[in-house]
Amino acid sequence: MNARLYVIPASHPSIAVQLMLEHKGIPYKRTDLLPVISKGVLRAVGFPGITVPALKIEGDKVQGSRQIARELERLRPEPPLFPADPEQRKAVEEAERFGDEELQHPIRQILWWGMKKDRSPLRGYSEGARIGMPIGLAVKTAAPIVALSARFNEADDENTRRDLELLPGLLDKVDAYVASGVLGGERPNVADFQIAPSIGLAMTLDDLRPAIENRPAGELARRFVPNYPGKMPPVLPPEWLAPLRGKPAAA
Ligand SMILES: N[C@@H](CCC(=O)N[C@@H](CS)C(=O)NCC(=O)O)C(=O)O
Repeated sequence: MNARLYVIPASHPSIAVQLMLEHKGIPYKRTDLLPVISKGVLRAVGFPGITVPALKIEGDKVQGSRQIARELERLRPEPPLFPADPEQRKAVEEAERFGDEELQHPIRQILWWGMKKDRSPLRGYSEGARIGMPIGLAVKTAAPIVALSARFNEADDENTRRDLELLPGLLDKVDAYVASGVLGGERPNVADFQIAPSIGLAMTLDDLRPAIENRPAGELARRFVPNYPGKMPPVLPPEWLAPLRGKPAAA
């Protein structure tokens, strides 16, 4: 199978799709793109949208982690990403939707807010990436990229504070999916691959990790993305983190 995946290094939905390709045993080539510049490149190579993950496979172009999951399932049904049982499939698809529509973006916004305060962690998040220039140079010249990405993702104070207020509820939901067996079961499914990278990315932030690592959501991330690239030192105002301290972490 001829597959090329376009990613932004450390992008959580990009890592989700990499896990899916590995699960299916589909070999692929990876093109690493810098944020912002990615949009122009994706258009230039013929994708209709401007976000990663974007996959060229067997001559087709598919964009978006959920769309790609379905295309992979169609092209190579085994091992499956979706349970065969209709009720289980419904539950897994709902968790997958939650991961894509509710969990991904707050974590993306918190990360970009952090990058605005301190760009130096970009180097770690780009570890192992081949972006066509030395990583050190990319990091030194990244100020406009960070500013544009933060703006594009609306990573302003108000949204980031709201994200931090939402985060405990989002983590509770992930823990509940683990408790009910929708996530973290013996046979990994599409929702595991969708959600674990978002939690893994959140755990790269020193500000967030303590509230996540000892709960089922943290265990899920460690199982699927034990070596998530990147690390952001504390950057968030301590008072914004109060919602995360409001509740003892689940065992
Ligand atoms: N929900 C979409 C999200 C796609 C998305 O927003 N990707 C981000 C990276 S995580 C992106 O391409 N951003 C463009 C940029 O940063 O310039 C999916 O799961 O595919």
